[in-house]
Amino acid sequence: MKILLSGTASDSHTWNLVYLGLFLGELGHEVAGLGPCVSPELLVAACRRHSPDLVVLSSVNGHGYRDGLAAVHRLRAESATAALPVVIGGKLGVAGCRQEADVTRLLRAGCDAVFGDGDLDALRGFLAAHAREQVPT
Ligand code: B12
Repeated sequence: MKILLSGTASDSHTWNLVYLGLFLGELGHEVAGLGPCVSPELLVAACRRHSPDLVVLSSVNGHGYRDGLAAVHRLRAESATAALPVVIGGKLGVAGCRQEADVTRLLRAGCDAVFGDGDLDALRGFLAAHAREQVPT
């Protein structure tokens, strides 16, 4: 599967992206990494250029819910990316634990899944299920 891996607009952390890039690559996926501080506009432009099967957003600086919402709204507003699967994860807020209201908002905005800080196994499960769905019948 071709995966576009991206940080969020306000987030300058990079080791989360390095880790996830290696994790996804070791699972056999082709990864295009956009790096940190990616605006919604840049994300949409990169999706047009790379035509990924899935977008994985990562944020750890505490603004992930807000930045993620802006990114997903923008992806869903463009015809080229309106149906493109997108997931987000990391340390998304500053509360130190999953905030259900924010998760619900992200899902309603069009996120296909919202993962917590330590949810790499859940991401692996999501990728396996998603890959099965893509196999032509
Ligand atoms: C190193 C570091 C920095 C370095 C970053 C250097 C770099 N090149 O990346 C520097 C010093 C620059 C920095 C800056 C800041 N930092 Co900082 N930083 C850290 C620190 C100590 C380690 C992060 C790290 O590299 N971890 C290693 C990587 C491999 O792991 P990870 O980031 O935890 O990512 C894992 C998970 O989050 C998860 N994950 C991440 N994304 C996704 C996505 C999916 C889909 C899934 C399933 C899982 C997942 O999987 C990853 C691998 O296990 C953490 C504290 C900590 N111990 O975690 C704070 C921390 C992330 N920083 C924090 C903050 C607040 C900041 C600043 C805002 C501080 C400031 N006031 O300036 C700025 C960021 C400014 C900005 N615009 O973003 C906070 C975030 C608070 C929150 N979320 O509640 C933390 C948690 C510290 C704290 N306890 O307060 N930081």
